[in-house]
Amino acid sequence: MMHSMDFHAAMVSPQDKYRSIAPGQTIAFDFTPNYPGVFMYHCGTPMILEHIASGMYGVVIVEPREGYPTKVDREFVVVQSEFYTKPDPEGRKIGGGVLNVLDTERVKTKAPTYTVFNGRYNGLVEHPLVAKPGERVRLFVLNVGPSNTSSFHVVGAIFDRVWLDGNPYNELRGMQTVLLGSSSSAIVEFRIPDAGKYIIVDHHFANASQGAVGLVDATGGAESGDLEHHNIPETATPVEPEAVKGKLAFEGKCIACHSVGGGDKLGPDLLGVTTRRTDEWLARWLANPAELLKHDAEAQALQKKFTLAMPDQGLSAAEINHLVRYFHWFDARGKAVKAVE
Ligand code: HEC
Ligand SMILES: [Cu+2]
Repeated sequence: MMHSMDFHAAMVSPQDKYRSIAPGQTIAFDFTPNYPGVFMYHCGTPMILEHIASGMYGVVIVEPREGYPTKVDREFVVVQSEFYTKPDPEGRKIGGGVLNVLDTERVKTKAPTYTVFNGRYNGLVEHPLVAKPGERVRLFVLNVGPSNTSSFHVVGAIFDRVWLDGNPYNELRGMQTVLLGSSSSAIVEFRIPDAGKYIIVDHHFANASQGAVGLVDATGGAESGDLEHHNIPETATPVEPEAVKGKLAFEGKCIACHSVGGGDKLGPDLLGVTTRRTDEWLARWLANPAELLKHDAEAQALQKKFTLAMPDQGLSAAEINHLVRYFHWFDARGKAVKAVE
């Protein structure tokens, strides 16, 4: 069966990038996530409805370049979706139990057998999201659908910030529920007022009764210490398009051996490289390090410090130009650049 990948975070020609490919084939493409948000991706091959109802989807979170305007203690991703099942008419079994298959009649009439958070019936009740009283919680909520609406609510909490589609420009305050159509999302934030269990539901209770329930457990089980959070600004990015391409090339090809302001790795820390080398020298080095090492005293001195000789990176003239533009950008900032981890 053919499949494809449709990224809502991208702005690209769907006929090209989201084309269907056959089993055994691969596809690769780039896009620039121009908008912050909580975006769905999914298989876009007809019958799209059936492919999505079979679980072919996920979520991409694009953080704002400067980070979120608020600080939180906990972050969780909650994806709501529907499953439309019937026992296999051929009577096949799985793990000793009944095998369920897609019920295409139910799919067409929007009558799911299960509506769930994070892929499991009552999954977030069995494995609650854990927090502590007084903490601020940020939920990245996506309603996949494929066909029904979610009336997302947390019992006992009020969302003091809601960013529709996950973009802080789309701010609402003091919301009890957030209405999410298929492929709609929101970032919701709230403070846990007291110790207790806060029930997460789709307030369309018929949907909740099909499994779209969960808990934020703030009764004491939460760990302290270093929590993962994203209040820090996102990786700094240049504005000039050529430098942006240079940054991408650098992160793809160079960070195994180089940092920018993070100290020497297998190769030297490149912060300040445009002050110690001319553009011409850099271009010659990047085009052919071995060649320069033969004649150039500076290159030879550098090589003495590092046991490894930098392998030829097979860079085109355009890529070299992009990389040098990127070096100039970070040297103009004069600060370390946190590379992707
Ligand atoms: C396998 C490790 C490795 C990779 C990958 C690598 N380098 Fe290097 N690079 C080195 C080493 C080691 C040196 C020091 C010179 C030497 O020993 O050859 C160096 C030196 C340099 C220098 C000179 C630094 C200075 O202080 O003058 C620049 C510029 C540079 N590399 C850029 C890049 C870029 C851009 C990429 C990616 C396209 C890259 N390197 C990929 C190992 C690497
Ligand atoms: Cu598919």
